[in-house]
Amino acid sequence: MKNTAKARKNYLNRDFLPYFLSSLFVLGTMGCKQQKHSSTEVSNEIDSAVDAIGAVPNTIYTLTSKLYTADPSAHVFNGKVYVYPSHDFESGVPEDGNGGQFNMQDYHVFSMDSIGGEVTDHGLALHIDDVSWAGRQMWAPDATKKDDDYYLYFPVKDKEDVFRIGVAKSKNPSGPFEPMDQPIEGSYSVDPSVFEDTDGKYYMYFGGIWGGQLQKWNNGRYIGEDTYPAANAPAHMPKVALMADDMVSFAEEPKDAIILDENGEPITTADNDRRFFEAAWVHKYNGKYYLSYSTGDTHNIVYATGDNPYGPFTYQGIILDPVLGWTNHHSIVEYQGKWWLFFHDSSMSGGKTHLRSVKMTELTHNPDGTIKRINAYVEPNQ
Ligand code: FUB
Repeated sequence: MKNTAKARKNYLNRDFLPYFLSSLFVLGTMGCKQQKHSSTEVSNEIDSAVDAIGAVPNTIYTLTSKLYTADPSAHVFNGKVYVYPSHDFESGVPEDGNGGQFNMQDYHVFSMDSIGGEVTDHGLALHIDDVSWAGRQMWAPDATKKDDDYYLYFPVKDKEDVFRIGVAKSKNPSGPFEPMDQPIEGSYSVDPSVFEDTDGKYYMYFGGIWGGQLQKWNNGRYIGEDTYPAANAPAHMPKVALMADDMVSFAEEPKDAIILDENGEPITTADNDRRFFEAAWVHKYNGKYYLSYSTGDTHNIVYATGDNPYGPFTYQGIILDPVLGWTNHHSIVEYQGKWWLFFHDSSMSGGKTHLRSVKMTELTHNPDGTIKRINAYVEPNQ
């Protein structure tokens, strides 16, 4: 599973660089038409790109080559790393401008004894047919453990085509999980992630714009149409709610987890490089709360820090540059004394946005608490 430098260079040459180049091209030219190239021209471009970026990128581990997986939420349970990803597959639903092609129907859980070691696919953990209230599209899940129980949190559209967040329970971290017969009351939108604080409280962060429908809600009420704050007004923010003791309901109304700029002002709608889009995740490091997320239209994974789980969080910088494919979604976990970034890209499917695969690489906190920026395709400066 580990990509050696040589294998990695071959991988870059063979599978990835044409797509990397074209995605750079798309990102860089913003609306210009992509030119057609002969295969010789493409191969020359690949060689010079390898020279330009350096042949050996970060040490990246791939979760599995057997299934398409995305949106990885990683946790350490009982000394092992468990990964709870979306299970991408080709359902045949075309892109409809609303994320319809992300038409996932089930979840598998994966575990490993070491990063880079053998990965176990524990098989079907939950299927949409077993969720009585679900309509379609099982998106990015997360899981947590409380006492002897494991909880899988998953966004799925209900029969009215509105995203809600469901919960399923198991005695085993790999499932199978038994779903509740209702979504979490007061839940909406997508991308739940549950953070266990050091005082034993659990908080859910959630929300995603565009196909994730956050922009269709106002103060916990579904308004059914897209509404965005004015360009210079505070942007849509991720939501946060304390979990009740039963772990299947909120103890409070979800609130905004406010993200501030360096002047203490909320990040605005026009600030595409920094405003929240989806994939909120919280980890705690040296007593600080790190809220990381994918950014609007720009698809960086960035982070902001705060002094408590509700924020406000002050924007700090980029963790992960955009990856091949349209989405960027990650998690951060400490394991065996190191920190790891889990993410996905579309290299395994040759760039198809809805067919992604989960990867992981080491994440570094600098001595001042900032996080070292990662480009998954470029060797970091030593
Ligand atoms: O996997 C479907 C959606 O794509 C997720 O919910 C988003 O975070 C994005 O990765």
